[in-house]
Amino acid sequence: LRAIGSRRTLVHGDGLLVETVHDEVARACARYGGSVLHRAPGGGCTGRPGGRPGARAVGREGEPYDLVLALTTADPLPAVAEAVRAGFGRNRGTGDHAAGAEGYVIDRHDDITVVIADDPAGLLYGLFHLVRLGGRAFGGTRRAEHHRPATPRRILDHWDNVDVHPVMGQVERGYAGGSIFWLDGALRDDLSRVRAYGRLLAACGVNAITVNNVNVHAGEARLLTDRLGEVAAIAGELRPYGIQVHLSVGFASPVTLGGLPTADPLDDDVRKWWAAATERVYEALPDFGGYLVKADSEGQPGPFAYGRTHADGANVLAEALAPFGGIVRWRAFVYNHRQDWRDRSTDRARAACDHFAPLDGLFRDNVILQVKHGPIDFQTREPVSPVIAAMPSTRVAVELQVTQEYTGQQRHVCYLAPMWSEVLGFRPWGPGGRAVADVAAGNTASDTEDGAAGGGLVGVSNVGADRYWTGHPLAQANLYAFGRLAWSPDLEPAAILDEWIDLTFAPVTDGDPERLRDALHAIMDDSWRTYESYTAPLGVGFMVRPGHHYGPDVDGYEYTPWGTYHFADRDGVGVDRTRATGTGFTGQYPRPWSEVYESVERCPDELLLFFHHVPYGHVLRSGSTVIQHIYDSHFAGVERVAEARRRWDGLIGAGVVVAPALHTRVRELLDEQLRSAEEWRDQINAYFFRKSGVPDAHGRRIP
Ligand code: BDP
Repeated sequence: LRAIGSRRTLVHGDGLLVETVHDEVARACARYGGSVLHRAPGGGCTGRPGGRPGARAVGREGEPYDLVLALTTADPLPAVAEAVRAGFGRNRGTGDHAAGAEGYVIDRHDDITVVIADDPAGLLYGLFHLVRLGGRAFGGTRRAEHHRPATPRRILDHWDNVDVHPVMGQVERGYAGGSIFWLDGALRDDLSRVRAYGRLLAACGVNAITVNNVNVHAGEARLLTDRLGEVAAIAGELRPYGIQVHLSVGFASPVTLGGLPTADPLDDDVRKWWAAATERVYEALPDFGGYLVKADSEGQPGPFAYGRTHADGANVLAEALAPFGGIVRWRAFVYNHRQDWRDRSTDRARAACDHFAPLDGLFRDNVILQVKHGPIDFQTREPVSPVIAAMPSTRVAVELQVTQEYTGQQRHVCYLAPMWSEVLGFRPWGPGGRAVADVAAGNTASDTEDGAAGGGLVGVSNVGADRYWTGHPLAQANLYAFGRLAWSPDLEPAAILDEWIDLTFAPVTDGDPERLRDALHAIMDDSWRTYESYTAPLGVGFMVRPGHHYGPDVDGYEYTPWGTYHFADRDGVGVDRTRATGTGFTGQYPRPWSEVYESVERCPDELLLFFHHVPYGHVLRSGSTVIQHIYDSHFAGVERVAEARRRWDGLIGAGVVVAPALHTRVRELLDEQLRSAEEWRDQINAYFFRKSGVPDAHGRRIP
């Protein structure tokens, strides 16, 4: 705890690992088996638990302690627990003080800071709350506050390959170096970084990870069987931080690993194979979380091969996991990636809902349908996926992409919390209805929707072996924000950024912290909108280079079978997804959104080209025409990147000295971002100028 002194690491009784400060804390931990006490330097009395003059906490050996901090479950320190209970009950007007699973109550009076929890995970999160508060945790008084997560499922999926994939490398869509788990086909010898990762994740609020890629290649497949020991070793490092481990498995495993002639989910031998394989997993890993499956998607095998539904497929795995309390997360990212671009009836945006909505109610209780937040594929701007509202009797998890595949690949600054906040706060049933965050959390509604239990929030990890964990040092903020929003979806993106700035930069920066804070807010707060402004316009998406998806390629996907088109021609641009004249996708939303999106007048500007094909002269709600908006936003976006670069450089002149290697890394990446943003601006503007023939109203240079 920075507030008290130098750092030390220790492990205490409950197997909970805490980072703390003082010999006294260490000794007290050992003595009290779970509680953290701090004797004031010099031994002076600093607190009176319960407000009784002169009273002191008494340890098991009858020795008195002067308390500054108690971080404890109720058992080891009944006197402290009693005092908090009384205080908390007073504040709430009840005697009830239950913190709940992973929750904690934080309180401060009579110069004692108390964090009390019902379980070790609650202590852990309470400790990190103190770390966020820093010195403020130990000053003044504080009314008892109760904190608990919005959802128990806060999961990061790693797309790590065990073997280096010839095209995708070690980490698919990874922009932060190799895997922290595997190196060249083998588990790393030294897993100390995995342990550090556990601490990092716990500090963010994440409590589970999937260790391997959703695209399961031969090496990863065997993690389920003869390489299970590697998964157990990773789990062993993460367990002290309350992080559960999940595994991506291939649907065809009974064939590829078990040698069966079929993977038909209704085949008896297949069911037995999954049951036996799963039993072995739980023998090795009694606290294993469950399976993640990408089936019938982009070449992965699935139940369609046997004429079965995705409910049949998911349920056979769920049945195997159920006796152990495991879950299967089944991805809704199912679409035809070999479609004929000339046939608009197979709109990729429709696919997930077309496949899954009819299956609502048919999944077992321990199946979670994992839905990408948008209907297509993690574009910079998409509407919220209609699947989230279409399956009231199914547990739904919302999947976000923390790794910046389509948002600058950790070479561009793109703070994604504002996008995620919009997604989580979106109300598919209109104002007054439940929000996406409620569906993920499983909160039942005040409106008519029943609401199955929630599936939680899932992010695709942006972490790798890079020294800054995330390649771009500022991309760490996305990892942090993912965890914080999963814990508490209502948090403000700017407030989350403040926390992250304090935790991250204070130890490596000299100079005025407020100047650094201002500069980072200027660079990061609106960086997602800045990125949006110089890339594909108005929600149309996918003007990226095919394959690796970095940088502009205006027609790169236009005549391919992937289903990602913008339909730009000499007259206009955009995808007609209306019921009246287009693909009918708008009809997958409940009212009012089905009507809002159907209407070219009411559709929000930023999604116009996602839903409508319009002429270049179409006047937006903002008053500008589509073509002029494209020019203006692209010029402005590049200006904002140039300004961000100036702000970062300006720190030195302002006497703010960030660790040199870190400063240089960010600076080099801002140079690349500016180069790339100019390239985007020039290609997009030139393309639309040549298509439309409409000049820029302000006569700026378009190549
Ligand atoms: C796409 C990625 C691809 C992933 C796929 C998925 O380009 O690498 O395998 O998503 O989510 O965005 O399965």
